[in-house]
This record gives sequence, structure tokens and C-alpha cells, in this order.
Amino acid sequence: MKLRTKLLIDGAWADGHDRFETVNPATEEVIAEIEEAGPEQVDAAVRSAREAFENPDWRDLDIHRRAELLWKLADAVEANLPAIAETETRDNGKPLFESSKIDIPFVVANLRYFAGWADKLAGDVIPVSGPFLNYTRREPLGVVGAIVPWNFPLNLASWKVAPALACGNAVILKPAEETPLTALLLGELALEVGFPPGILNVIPGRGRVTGQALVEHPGVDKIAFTGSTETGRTVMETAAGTLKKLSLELGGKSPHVVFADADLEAAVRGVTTGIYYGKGEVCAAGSRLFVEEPIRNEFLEKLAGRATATTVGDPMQPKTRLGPLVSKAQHERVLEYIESGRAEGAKVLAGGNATDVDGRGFFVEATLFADVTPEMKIAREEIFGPVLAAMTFTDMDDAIVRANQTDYGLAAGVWTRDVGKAHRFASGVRAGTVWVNTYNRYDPGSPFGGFKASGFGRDLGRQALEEYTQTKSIWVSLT
Ligand code: TXE
Repeated sequence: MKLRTKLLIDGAWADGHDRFETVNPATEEVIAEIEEAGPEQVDAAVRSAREAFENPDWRDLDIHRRAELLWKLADAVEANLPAIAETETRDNGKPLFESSKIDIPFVVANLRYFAGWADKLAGDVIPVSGPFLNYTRREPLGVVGAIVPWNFPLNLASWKVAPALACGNAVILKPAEETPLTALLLGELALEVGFPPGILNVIPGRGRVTGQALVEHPGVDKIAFTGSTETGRTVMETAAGTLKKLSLELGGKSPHVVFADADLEAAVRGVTTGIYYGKGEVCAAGSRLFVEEPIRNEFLEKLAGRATATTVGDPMQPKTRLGPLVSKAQHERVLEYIESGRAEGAKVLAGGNATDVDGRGFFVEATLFADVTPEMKIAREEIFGPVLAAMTFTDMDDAIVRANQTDYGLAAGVWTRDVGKAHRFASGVRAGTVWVNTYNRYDPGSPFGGFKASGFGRDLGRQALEEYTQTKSIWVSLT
């Protein structure tokens, strides 16, 4: 597929009010100049989406046909998977292995999963007193603004776009300024397979410009947001002005707990992918490790060996498992955290440095810190890089207290062979997802979202449909 650099509004490629560059973080080269949507273009996108939403071509479209359109979009993404995956890797820096084997296949699966819901959005018939029939309908909200981050650009876009379209909404997708390319390709494919113009508009731009204008716009009914907790707060404040519905999937500092009775080889593998997969730029990254005291030394030694052996390098190489961080800014941010870890007295057991490929790229080694205490910055703040902070615990109660010692509550992992312990931990930890003897598992059918400062609302699964529909209660007199 040819790269697209303009805004997709009302089925046509449009200019913006300004341009910005998107950079390949592995080579530091500019890939393309992208048009940015300013308030005027955001307004045009909203008007187009509103008209498309109210147009009988979409509003009255047979529900089975709506399902079919989503299925066709999945087929089109699948047919173009190698090109889309390569574009994602160039834009974000994630290893091609991840984009081609995990991220983009998930987009396909997700579109198919929500295609399956399009014709199954049933309401209820409710027993009420008196001679009345009362029933509910699940109706679309209207115009949905989807604001997504740069860590899983197309994958997270599909988490919003697929259910929103399945429920009959029109969508305006704003990708992150660091990674706008694959969202534009998705918009192009949606048009090609027959979605009416305006049903999926794609408007790249900076958060404070395009994102802000979208959240402020009175013609947008809902904002579905994934990003940092800080920006989530701003989005919520701005959305209050027009009383928009919101779902916020925000940051995390997820605990990963290893009991002494665990299968240690499997746990080492799980903890490694839990933090280094996706370069650690993963909202659910298992970034706080708690090891039961008796196995501390043995476990950390194995983990350090595995971290050191992680292949850092050119993300286009099939064997690479750790690519460059997404941007110069993120690179600097992560290196500052590593320095703060050192300065506060934590001990580097693996990595700890910036690295490069032929003198270029925003690479950081897979880093493991031991002797971390809960007050340290690296134990409290979301680093969003390949940096693991290891601590210890003494027993189940201690594990739960420590795991919950965070403002966040997105995910958690636990490794033990004792089924009772696994369930006790799963029920005690305050997190939206708990993985037992595994980590980073996702399925379009399983809901994902946060407790506490990790946000509210759920992506994926049946629960996501609640986020994109509203309930209408209808009373019919039977007399
Ligand atoms: O995120 P932002 P940034 C964390 C992570 C990272 C830090 C900064 O720790 O280091 O955030 O990343 C749009 N109104 N996460 O600054 O700002 C923005 O354009 C409307 C965690 O890139 O949250 C982008 O499309 N929109 C996280 C999206 O919000 C605005 C994923 C996310 O950007 C806006 C990303 C505004 N005022 C970063 N300002 C996760 N947990 O998944 C920005 N945006």
C-alpha cells in the first residue's frame, strides 16, 4: 500500500492547517510529512461524521450488511498485512516480529470478533406492572472520537473503531502524532470495502491541537481515549464542557509476583516478556517485580541472564526482540528514569544504557534493577520503557499489599503452582486484568481496562459494546 499523508475526511484526502514529520526511530530519518488537522478540519470531520451517521445509507443499513462490511475490512487488512506491519514497524520501531505476528493479526481478529456482534445487539423485554410491554433498544451514540497512543498504533485504534462501527456509530480516529501512518491505511481500506464516506474519518495531529479540538467539539458524542493518566485527566476536564461520554484507558505500573513454588523457568520467561515485549512501551507492562524472598538471588540471576541475552537491534530483522523506543523524547525520558534509579541507590543487574545500530536510533538495553524500594521513582512512576524494578515479599498478605501499593490498577501477574494462592492473589489485587502463570495475554473477547488511576470503561469483549451504545426504554400500552 502507498503511504498516505493527508487527512481522510468525508471519503476524500484533504490538506490540514499545518504539517508535522513522522520519524523512523531506528534510523532517525523522516519517513513522511503528515498533514495536521486544525480546528477547521476537525470541524469538517465532525460535520461529515454526523451527516454520515444520520444518512439512511448507514442508519438504515441492514445489520447483517454492517457485519459484512466489518468482516470485509478484516479481510482487507489481512490481505495487506505485510505492508501494514512493515509500516507500523518503521513508524513505531517495534520489531517486525511483533507487528507482523501479533499486532496486525490482532487487528484482523478484533474486526472479525466485533463484526460478529453487529447483528446481535439485543435489548431486553422487561416484566413491569400494569398492562404494558416494556422493552429496551441498544442504540448507537452518534459520533465517536477515538484518540489513541503510539505504542500499539493500529491495534489500539481497532479496539475503539471495531466496536464503535459494529454498534452503528460514525468514528473520527485521531492517531498519535508519533505514529499516524497505519491509521490512514485503515481509513483507506474502510472506504475501499464500502463503508460510506464519513463513517470513518482519520485526522492525524498533535494532541494539544487536533486532540483538544476533537474533545472540545460539541458535535462529538463520546471520546474513547487510550494514553497517559495525565492526558486522560485533561481530556476528562475538557469533555466536561460538553458533557461527553468517556472511556479512558490510562497508564499502569503493574505488579508481577513470583512465589517460590512457581515453575521458575516459565516465570523467568513470563517476567521477561512482561516487561521487554513492546520495548516496555506497554500500558500493562509488568514493571514492578516482586519475588518471594527465598528465591530472590536465583530468580534475579536467571532473569538478568535472559535480559542480557535479549536481541536489541534493527526492528526489521526477524530475530530482533527489542527495537528502538518510539521517539527521541521517550528515549530521553527512559534514560532519565534509569539515572534516577541509580541515583536513588538501586542496583543495575542488566542493561542500564542507551545503545544504537550503526550510531543511530533511540535504543535502550533491556534493563533490570534490584534493591529497589517502593519509594523510589522507578517503583512508582510509569517509565514506559524496557526497565524492570525488582523487589521482594515475604508471604501472600505482603504480596497483595505491595502489589496494590500504587495509584494504578491496570494489570497484574502471578506465578505459583498452588491454585489456591493464585486465586487468592487474583481476588486481592486491584487491577482490571490478572494473569496467572502467563502474562500479556489478550483476546478480542476478553475485556480490558483499568481500576483506580488506570481509567474506566472497558475495551474488547462484550463489555466494549456498553461503551458505544445507549439504552432506550420503550413502553407500549397493551390496552
Ligand atoms: O501520551 P499522551 P504521550 C504514557 C507513557 C509515556 C507518556 C507520554 O508513560 O511516556 O504517557 O506519552 C493525544 N487532548 N503513555 O505524551 O499525551 C495524543 O496526541 C486530546 C501511556 O505520547 O497520553 C495521543 O494521540 N488528546 C499510554 C494520545 O493523546 C491529546 C500510552 C496519547 O498521548 C491531548 C501512551 C489533549 N490535550 C503514553 N494531549 C498507555 N497507558 O497506553 C495528547 N493527546
